[in-house]
Amino acid sequence: MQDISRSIEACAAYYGDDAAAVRRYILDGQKRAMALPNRGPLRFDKNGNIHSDILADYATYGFYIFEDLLSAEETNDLKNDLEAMRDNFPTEMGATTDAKGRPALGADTTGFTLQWAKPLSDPLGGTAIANGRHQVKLFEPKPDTGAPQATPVYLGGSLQFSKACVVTYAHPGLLKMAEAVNGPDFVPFHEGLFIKDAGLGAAVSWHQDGDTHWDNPDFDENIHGFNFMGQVYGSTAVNGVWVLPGTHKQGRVDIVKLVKDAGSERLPDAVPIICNPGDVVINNRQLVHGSFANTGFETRVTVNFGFHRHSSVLNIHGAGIHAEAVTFDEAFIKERARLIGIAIEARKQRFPEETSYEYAPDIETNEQPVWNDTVFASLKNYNLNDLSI
Ligand SMILES: O=C(O)CCC(=O)C(=O)O
Repeated sequence: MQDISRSIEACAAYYGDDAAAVRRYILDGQKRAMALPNRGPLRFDKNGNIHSDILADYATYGFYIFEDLLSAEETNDLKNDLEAMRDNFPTEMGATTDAKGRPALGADTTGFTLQWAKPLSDPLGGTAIANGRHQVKLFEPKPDTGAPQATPVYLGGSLQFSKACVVTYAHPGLLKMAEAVNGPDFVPFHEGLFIKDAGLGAAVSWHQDGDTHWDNPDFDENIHGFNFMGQVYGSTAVNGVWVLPGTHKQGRVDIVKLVKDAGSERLPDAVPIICNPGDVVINNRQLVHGSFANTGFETRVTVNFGFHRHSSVLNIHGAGIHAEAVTFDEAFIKERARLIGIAIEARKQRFPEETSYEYAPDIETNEQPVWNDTVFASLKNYNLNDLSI
């Protein structure tokens, strides 16, 4: 675990009269998080299936940390791509060129791509955005003088911008986990990067994801899918996502009441997700989770990519949050799920010695996905077809 004592002090100082309470909350949260059993290497049983202890812990807590899952080589590829993408970000929110005068990353796309926010703000909390799921506004610390007007917070549709993200998308162990949770015909959800720059990164207020199935008579804990969260620089109690373990089983949670009962936004039973670089988290979308403004000295970038059960999206009208709402028929889902086979081919080229994942729907229909630069270029705007539920 990284030593973040300087960040904890810096973070507490932003909270004025609440400084001591914030320091205590972070230290206690760290301790509770590290005492949980839901972390360790990805393990398989003798039949090559995900170890039942992992599935049991994921079911109990709603998240699991696969330690050291990405090799140093893979994490380095991601880092290099993140730097290249950063280099091509618009000079400021709304600009169409980067600092070198080139067309900025995403400037010619029509889908949901680069999002910005005021430094250390909580742009979603207490608003109607994303159908009002971020029910409370978190404390917005005052950024240091000299902070920019806006800071990048999220890059949607990341697979069209980064070959390394495509390769990680097809990690065989992660796809095996997707299969274990969602069945062999699992399908994509959406992909993106959460960007929390040191001293600037915006908050994502407490929320549960998922919009569609809360009142479904067949509701269960996995019906809104999950996200994998790959950590490139690690994730700490100051810059990371905090979760309320077990809440993925509780249906829609009244977060306003939780905060009221707690007397502050610091929910007493929440824990931070603490990771080293190369760790990957599986996080149930129904789990109450969120992240505070990043007032520390460590930047976090999370490589997020989610998967659904096929039955959770088939003939469902989308929530319209990540892409325009349409009804997902079989052809629509198949087109979006092409990304899985394409990514598997990309990964075979990058890591030829690895045993690759076999995606059952492609095997059944004898698909022969291809990966090359032309295919990569064809991914532009692929996220208009995200399966947003
Ligand atoms: O990474 C974060 O700060 C927020 C993550 C989140 O809300 C999500 O993955 O749904």
